[in-house]
Amino acid sequence: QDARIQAPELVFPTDFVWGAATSAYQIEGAVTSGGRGVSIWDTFVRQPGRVVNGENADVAIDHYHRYRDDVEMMASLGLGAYRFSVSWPRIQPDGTGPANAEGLDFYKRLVDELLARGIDPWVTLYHWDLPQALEDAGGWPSRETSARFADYAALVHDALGDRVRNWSTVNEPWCAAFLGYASGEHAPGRREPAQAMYAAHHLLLAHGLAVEAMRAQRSDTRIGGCVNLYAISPQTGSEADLDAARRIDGLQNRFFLDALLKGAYPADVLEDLGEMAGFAREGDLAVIAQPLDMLLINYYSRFTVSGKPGGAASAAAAPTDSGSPWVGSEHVSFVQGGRPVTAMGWEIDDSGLYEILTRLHREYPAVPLVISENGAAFDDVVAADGTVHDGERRDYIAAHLRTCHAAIQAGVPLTGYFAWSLMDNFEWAWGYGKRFGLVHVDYGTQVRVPKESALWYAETIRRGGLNGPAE
Ligand code: PNW
Repeated sequence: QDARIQAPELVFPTDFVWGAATSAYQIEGAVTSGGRGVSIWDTFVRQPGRVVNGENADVAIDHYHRYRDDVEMMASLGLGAYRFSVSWPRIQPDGTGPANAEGLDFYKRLVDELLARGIDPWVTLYHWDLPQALEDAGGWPSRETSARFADYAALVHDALGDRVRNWSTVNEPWCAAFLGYASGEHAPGRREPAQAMYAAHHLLLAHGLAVEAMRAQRSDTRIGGCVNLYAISPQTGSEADLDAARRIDGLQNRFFLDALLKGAYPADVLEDLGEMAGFAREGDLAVIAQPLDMLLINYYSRFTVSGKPGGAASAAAAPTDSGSPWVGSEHVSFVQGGRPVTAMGWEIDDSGLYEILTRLHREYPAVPLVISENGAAFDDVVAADGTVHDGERRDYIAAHLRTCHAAIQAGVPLTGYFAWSLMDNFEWAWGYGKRFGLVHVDYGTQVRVPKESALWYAETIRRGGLNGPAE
């Protein structure tokens, strides 16, 4: 018997959800098939200078045509759950009106395939591919977009709600608002900080309105909001650095958490924003703070910040010409904290995940937590025999899973973990140059090969846990 198939040292609860995640625009391709409309990403990638090497996701990894094989591969890895997103312009090509049956049909077939293989489908309604027609009408800075999103959510939930139990609304409103409308690194590429605050608010409002609409349709659906959280450290104990850390924590973490879970924006953040703080109307926060069945957390890294100007404008340095995403706190510098980094230059720090999970448990009303994304870009080594070696990714995921286990031991209601990503895919402004997959994709042939990390993850799922750091 292989010793490693023995009981793991760190055993997870038997109902712990073991999953992997993707998003529609990053994997589907087939951007003109099935009556799909144009999204802001289709437009954005065609503008010069937006994506490294001018790449786009017209084909991506062709998941639209290969979904059956992809689900079979998921089953072979023993995944318990698969988190994917629905492309809004497949459902409503212009962002309004009745559902495009062909678009819904693709997701029905995907869901049926998953269920037939015993894999639990987790649907994300919005992973950044806004119908272009809605951007033309003002985009997320326009309040109307929130209402349109609720209509769209109801169409998808009406069609899939009988088979899909776990839903989330907007993936990472921070990214959608601030990379899309303040720094311009992501679609639609606008650099309008004050408008970005409206976008952030309307993305949260969209979440709340969608939850209302879905709850009106069925009572057994589990719904979560999804936020990307970072651990934040001041570079020194100086007043300026402490203020920088408070500001970045405010915009990145508390702005979204307080709105979703406490029904109020943090007072200090509103104060920092001054005249840019006028985005919320009476009653909006009650809509945003609907009771949730879970909170989905995407965690990648820790930021170290300084109040001394002159450093990098953000930790996740953009590959393209872009502004600061930190509305009202543009003077904050992002400095290296001295930890090893991934191929994105993001520092590796699983202690930051522990910090976030225990903080949520301590400072926010109790809600079950799920890690909906965690993972890393590294350069894979493809051996002559075709096997793919990514020990760094395996170690990254193992370290973060150990942290998850420790958090559960400490009483944190963490109920699942989704690795980002199931497969290599289109990494937004970075194009295909950064690989996050557990499964390697040859972009020329579309051949998928599970990497060392995928095989290790499969074994971890089978064992229901892993060993300590000596594994
Ligand atoms: C998340 N940042 O994106 C997304 O949910 C995924 O679609 C993406 O592929 C993954 O993380 C890896 O990047 C982020 O600049 C993109 O802070 C950028 C940032 C954070 C998250």
